[in-house]
Amino acid sequence: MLKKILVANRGEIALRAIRACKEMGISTVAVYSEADANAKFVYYADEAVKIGPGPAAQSYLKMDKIIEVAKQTGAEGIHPGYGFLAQNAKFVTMCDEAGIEFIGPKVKAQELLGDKLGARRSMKKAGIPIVPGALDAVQDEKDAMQVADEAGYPVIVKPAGGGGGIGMQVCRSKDELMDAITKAQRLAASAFSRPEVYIEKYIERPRHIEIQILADKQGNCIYLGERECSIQRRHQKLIEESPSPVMYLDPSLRQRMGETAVKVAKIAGYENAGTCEFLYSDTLKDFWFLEVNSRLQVEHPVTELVTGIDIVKEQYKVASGLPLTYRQEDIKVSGHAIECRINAEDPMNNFVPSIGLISNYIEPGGPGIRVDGGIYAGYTIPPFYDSLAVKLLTWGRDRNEAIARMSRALDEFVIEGIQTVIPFHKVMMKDEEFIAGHLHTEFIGDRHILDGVKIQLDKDDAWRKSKENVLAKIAPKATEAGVAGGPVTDKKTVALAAAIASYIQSKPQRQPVTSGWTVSGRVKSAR
Ligand code: MV4
Repeated sequence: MLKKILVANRGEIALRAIRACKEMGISTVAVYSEADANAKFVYYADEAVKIGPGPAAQSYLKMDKIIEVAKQTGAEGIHPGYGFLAQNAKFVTMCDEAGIEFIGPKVKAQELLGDKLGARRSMKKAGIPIVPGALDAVQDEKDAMQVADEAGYPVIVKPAGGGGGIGMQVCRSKDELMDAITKAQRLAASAFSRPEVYIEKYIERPRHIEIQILADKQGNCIYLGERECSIQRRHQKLIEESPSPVMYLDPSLRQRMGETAVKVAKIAGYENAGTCEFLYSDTLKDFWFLEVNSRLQVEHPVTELVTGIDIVKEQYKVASGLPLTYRQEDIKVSGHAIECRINAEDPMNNFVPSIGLISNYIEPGGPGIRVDGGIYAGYTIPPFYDSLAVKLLTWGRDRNEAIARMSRALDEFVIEGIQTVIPFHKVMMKDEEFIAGHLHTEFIGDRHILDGVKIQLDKDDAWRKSKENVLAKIAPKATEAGVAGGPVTDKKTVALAAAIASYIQSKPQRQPVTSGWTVSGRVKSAR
């Protein structure tokens, strides 16, 4: 078993990776930027090494620096989290060359799956259902017209070099096609430094359903059910759940999709945790393979809640060369789980990122609640990174219980000082069509969810005013803790304020090492 792991990420996912290490007796090394010196994951790691300034290009994306820290600290494996270096074939190669285990799929699988068009070809050849359309990149106008005519409008123009929705153009008629292609090529060139694009039939209002897979180095591969991720805005997922509501209508679908995903993983020579994305059409009752996300995903805890499996621990076992703990017949999906991504964004102002001091923070609790975060009262959200602040998950015996718990937990959740998308989620949990499970990728716009958010914000304001006295007593107000100045009122607040101030100030001074970064010893005062 790996004895020491470096976590090459930040925020909630770094904390998630560290937590699994702690439970398995694995030592942890965090790397962090100047902007993250006060982040929870830095305190929770056994060792923490500052690797550069706030901007990711100078810290979390510095491949050689991160490898050097791994060597210096004696880390045997690197967990990349998601984003940053998680799907970077060059980084995987550098780990291989340094004799460090990259905790994720190998270079070959990363390369095969990173080329979306190449993956499409391989899957088609093996009989995996793919969306009708091209198997080659657009060559010229004539070729493009022909492919689009064959597939039938509307079509979607996608970059060959990368997925996730970036640079994709929907095109409803022949007249729009050449414009869409030029635009997609330009976006593809800048985002993936590969201008090639290809054409697929556009599936209208599909469900976005994905299968979690786990594969070991011995060739065992299993699926851990599905997640439905249809509730998204501009390709940013906001709500994920498992099971997908369609699975209640068609109980054979999970097995068919799951076995397809395992086949995909085997074709790619996949190992470790991964996700196979599908589109599902309610009208055609059919599904198509889209792409594989060769990383641990943000929404993985949804699957953990319904299967009881710790996916990150399985990642460490697989990376250590051990076989998977479970066989397919051991996997049972029980109950229902929902995740709401609590982004630090203003839902009333086009979801612009909201940064700054968290002046007040009260987390929900009670039955069926899981909170994966890393923020706290007194913490300042830095401006350099994505806006995911904390993930709120609920589990229920059935979907209605999971929704009711989510509604209740969102009401309990107090985050002040910044804007968050909590009001958006409150509206969603009360939406009739959401409750009915009629989900698709255009849901937020079609249902005019944002119109309800304004009303929700006014309700929340009225509630806060009515509770002002109570909240002042139970909440450790960072503004009153001397963090940002301000009057201290009662004894309880003074005590809590002192505790927070001491927590923040207990951050140990880190000893400089020769390389120019700093390495700390074990942080004992963190909890
Ligand atoms: C599609 C599609 C419909 N038809 N492909 C977006 C993420 C990436 N993994 C694939 N995506 C899609 N591919 C075909 N042929 C719908 C999506 C899609 C989507 C498209 C537009 C707006 C929001 C979307 C959300 C999820 C998936």
